[in-house]
Order: sequence, then C-alpha cells, then structure tokens
Amino acid sequence: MAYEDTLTGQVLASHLMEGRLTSGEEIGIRIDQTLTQDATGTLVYLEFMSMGLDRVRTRRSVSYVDHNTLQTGFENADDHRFLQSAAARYGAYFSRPGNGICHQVHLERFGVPGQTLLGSDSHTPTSGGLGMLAMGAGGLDVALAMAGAPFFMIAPRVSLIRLTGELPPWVGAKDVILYILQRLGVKGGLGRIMEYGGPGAASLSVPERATIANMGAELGAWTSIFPSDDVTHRFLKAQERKDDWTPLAARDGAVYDDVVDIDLSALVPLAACPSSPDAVRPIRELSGVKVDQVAIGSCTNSSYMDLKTAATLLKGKRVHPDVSLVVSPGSRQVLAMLARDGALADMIEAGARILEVACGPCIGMGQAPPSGGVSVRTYNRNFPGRSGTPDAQVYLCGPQAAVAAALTGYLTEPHELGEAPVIQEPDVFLVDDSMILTPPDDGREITVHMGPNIKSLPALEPLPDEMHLDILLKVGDHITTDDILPGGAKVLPLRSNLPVISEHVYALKAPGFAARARQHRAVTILGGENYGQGSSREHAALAPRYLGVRAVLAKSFARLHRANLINFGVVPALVKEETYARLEEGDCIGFLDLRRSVAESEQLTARTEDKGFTFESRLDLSTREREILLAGGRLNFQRRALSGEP
Ligand code: MIC
Ligand code: SF4
Repeated sequence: MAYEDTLTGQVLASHLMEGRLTSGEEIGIRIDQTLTQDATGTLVYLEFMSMGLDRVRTRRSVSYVDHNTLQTGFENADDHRFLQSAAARYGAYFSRPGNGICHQVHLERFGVPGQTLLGSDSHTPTSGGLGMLAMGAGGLDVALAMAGAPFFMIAPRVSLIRLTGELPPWVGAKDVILYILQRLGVKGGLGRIMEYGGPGAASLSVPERATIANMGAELGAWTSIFPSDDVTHRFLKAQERKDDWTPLAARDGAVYDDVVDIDLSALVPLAACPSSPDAVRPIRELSGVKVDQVAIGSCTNSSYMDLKTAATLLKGKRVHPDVSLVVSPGSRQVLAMLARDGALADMIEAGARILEVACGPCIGMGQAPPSGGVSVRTYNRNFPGRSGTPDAQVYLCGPQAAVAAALTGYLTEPHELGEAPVIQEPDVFLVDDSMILTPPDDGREITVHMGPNIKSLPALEPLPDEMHLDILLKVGDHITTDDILPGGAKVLPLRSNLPVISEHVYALKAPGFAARARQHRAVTILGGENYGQGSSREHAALAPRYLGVRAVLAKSFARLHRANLINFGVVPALVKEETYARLEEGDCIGFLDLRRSVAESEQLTARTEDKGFTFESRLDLSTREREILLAGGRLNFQRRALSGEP
C-alpha cells in the first residue's frame, strides 16, 4: 500500500498495535521512548505512580529538568528532587538541571532513527530531525505510554515537503520553517505528519533538520520527520552513537496526501512578527524596527552550530548599547564545546549575557523585555505575554539575523554584516554523560521525595446525565494554552499544586476568571478556531476542570489540548459559526440526556435556558474517547478497564 511506503507509514506500520493504518482512523501505536520535562513531568510521575507499577515499560524513558530552573523558593528545587527520586525508583534516566533542554539533549544522546518517542512537551518532534517518529502529548498519555499502553492517534495524512537546492549564505534552517509557516499557517499541519525528502534534504545537517522539525509544532502537525541517511550517520558517529543508526527513507512509489515543493536556494532571511509564528515577513521589510532585547537559544536554535555561528559574528564587535543580548546554550555539551574553543569568550567580550543551559526566557523564566519593548528571539513562539511582558513585541528569527539586530540595534538583513561565516559541523562532539543518571536495576527500595508543594491529583467524578453550564468566557480564534494558563517565573513553580495554580487560569486575558468560576456550579468557555494551540501542558485542561469547566464549546480545537480535555473528562463540543455568534457570556446552557449523547450520538443538543433557543453541537469522538468522557477522564477509564468493571 502506497501510504506504507512513506517514511511515516513505515514507522507507523512497524509500531502498530491497534486499528488499521488508513488515514482518518484511530490507531494505537507502541511507544519505544518517552521524554518528560519538569514543568509537565511532576504530573506525569504522579499519574504514573497512581497506576501502581514498579517500573516503566518502555525501551527508554528520560526525565529532564530544564524549564523551572529558577529557584526563587523551595518549590522548583523540591520538584527537581521529586523527579530525581521518582526516575531512580521507576527506572527512568534523569538528566540533571544544568544538563540541557530536553529536546536538544534527546537529539544528542538518546534519539534513535525509526523508533517512536512520546514526550510531555509539544516540541518533542525535534528528534524527527534524526528520523525518529517523535510526538508531543499530554502528560497522562505519556504516563500511560511509560506503563506500556499504546498511544492513540488518528492515522495522519502525510505531506511531503520536497526540498531542492541548497541554502544560500545568510539563510538558515529557521528560515525554512518560517517560510513553511508563512505558506501554510499555524493550522496548516493539522492532522498531518510533515515528511521531508527530496535532494535538498541531504544538504541539511541533523541540528538544522531538528530546527525545522522542532517548529513544525507551530504548524499544528502531529510531527515532522526527516530520512535517516549519511548525514544522520555522521551526526550519530560524532556523538559516539554510530550503533544507533539505521537507514530510513521513503520507498519508491510512496504516495502522499499532498506535496509542497521548496527550493532552498530561493529562500531569504525571514522573521515571524508579533504575535504569531505564522505572521512571517522578509527581514528586509522590517529594517526600521528598533530592538531592545535579543535572545539566542531555546530548543529551536541552540545547537553548537547555531551558537558557534552567533559567536563568530560577534567576535571582536560590541553589542549595541540599547540592546540586551542574552544567550542560553541548549545543552551542557554545547556550552562546554563553546567554552573550550573560545567561542564563549567571544560572546562574553561582545557583551552577551550568558544564561544557564535551560529554556529560560522562552518560557518567561526571567529576562522579560521592558514595557512595550521589542525582543528578537531565535525561539519558536511569540504569543502575547509569553515573554513575561504583556505589551512586548516579540519577533522570531534565526541566529544570524538575531546577531545582526544585537549589533545594529535594529532588525537588519544579516548580509549587512559582511561575509557569511562558514561553520563546519564538528567530527566529534564532546561526550560526557555524567549529568545523566542511570536508574538502578531495581528501584523498589528508593523513597520518592514529595515536597509540601506537590499535591496528589483530585478524584474526578463520571460524566453526569444533565449539566447546566454558565458561559463564563467567550474568546476569539487561536487561543493559546499560554492564554489559558500562563507560564513564567511566578506561575510555573505551581505546576505540582493544582489548587493553587488554578487561581491563574486566564489570569492575563480574563483576570478574575478563577474567582468568578467559584461562584458558579459549573461553567463552560466558548472558543473560536484552533482553541488551545501551543504547548502540551495538561494543566490548561486540568486547572479549568478543577474550577468547574465541564465542557468547552469551540469552532475547532488544537489537537493536544483537545486530547487533554478528554483525558480530564471535559467535553469538547464543536459549534458552528452562527451558534458561536448567537451565544454570549452569561448565557446558561442546559445539556439533557448527556450520557446517552456522549455514548452514541454525533450531536449534542443544548438549550440556552435564559434565551430559550436550542442548538446542536458536534461530538467528533472515537469510541474510546466517548468511554473516557463517560468515565470522567482517562485515569478513571484506565482503572475501570484494568479492574474489568463496566
Ligand atoms: C512551551 O514551550 O510552551 C513548553 C513550556 O515547553 C510547553 C510545556 C509546558 O507548558 O510545560 C510545551 O510546549 O509543551
Ligand atoms: Fe523549553 Fe521553549 Fe523549547 Fe518549550 S519551546 S521546550 S519552553 S525551549
């Protein structure tokens, strides 16, 4: 079958546990590896612990600490200790704080072509640069994969991105993905896997491929995948992992749902303008924009090659006096290599502020820009408020354009810096895994440390037969999970404490949401298109649920958030444009005969109790998802399935 001849189809077929590999059908696939990070990982481990197993059942599970590294109180440090002890107890590798951003380290040290990876972070697709089928998911899905359960997904459509030519000087991998975002938009990848191929792919190094795969998350795609070829072999060999290599490519005759042709040699330096990753324009059109901050790093652009390029451009020059330049290397390997070859000194001498090896400003952990300031970042998301400054204007670009802005004080075409540096990928990376702790063979004697800020998960009751929900909030299109539950240095330390973090639901967009929700029995939110785009954080579903949000009505949902809503028993109901237009904040909606509808119907009938009109919403659910909702969430469902209860 032609679908199975695609690279994607081959990996899916070799991991298929349930269902038929026909796009649009629900399938369950075996997960070889899992990845968690500290901001989502504490919930993942609490969920895993509630399943009563002694050890993870994957080939490899890795627990990273990279998000919440600013220790302004005991909370984050307690979480780190909890995660370290839980990894040892349950058989996962533990990458210590300071070792690097999960996706960068996973690419360097763990990713294996042809295997599957599920991570509790939306940028898990980064390892697709190695030919891995790597996907982001909600924490509970990852906890279940750690327990050996299949990961359920809709068999995707497969798009071929056919690359020809080679990147010209001053144009980098970031410009490739920004170009694709400009062409396809933040919904352009929905329901799809973006498979890269064509003769141009061979001209891209693994870290460049990883940059492209990383930001495929912003297309809304399941993931992105590159072939595993000589370039991949070279990278793995340089990481002392040549035995992990296997070749992988689409077979002749592979048929794709669609093909996007890109001539790499025709690309120009691009930037995503405030405040969406697809608001992309050529930098030459933005040259008057005055810049206050430049931030180089994040899982998108923090490889050795990226930072060495930045350092080479900065060498012997000075950062513009009006610009604060911050640099956060992606991994300890990257930082150590920059330190040894002098590139670190070049950056320091130019005036760069060197930050810890971590996510840092990308998730608002420090370095918020000044009020109304312009920040130019090599990151992947520029959603409003994410930088920590609500009215900051964030532009996203590659490291070369970022350095050009840092030196000139304005968005500037990088070629104005003169001749483009040519940086060779190293033949040997500096390999030192001493900050990755290997779990003992038997962890049963190990005590898991829970600090006072770590609270167990609440019990969720099954779906009732009747619900009366007040519309507490009506929002527009493309609401992000950063809108629903902000990141940042103040809120992130509360990720293990549901009652307290719930106070921050919609804190920036609709202040007072939590207090108002508490005055109602049960509430709902009315959303537009692509509701819940962005991160995988399941807190954005669980915290509203905790406040009494029992259903969300929206024109369409982002995949990860939709799955998280279902996992916590919140009904995602699809409404038509005219219904969206008619419903208002303050309306009370009655759902009768709810259990029967969720069990067997495509439609959910509701009545506005005050206005007295009836409307239909659509339930686009698989049989498994219906059962999960009826049970009141995935943990209840799983427990019931294990105990054989009806
Ligand atoms: C992000 O980039 O938004 C994060 C922080 O990495 C999230 C995960 C989280 O919210 O913890 C993600 O992308 O999934
Ligand atoms: Fe960390 Fe930013 Fe990457 Fe999320 S996008 S994993 S916060 S570096």
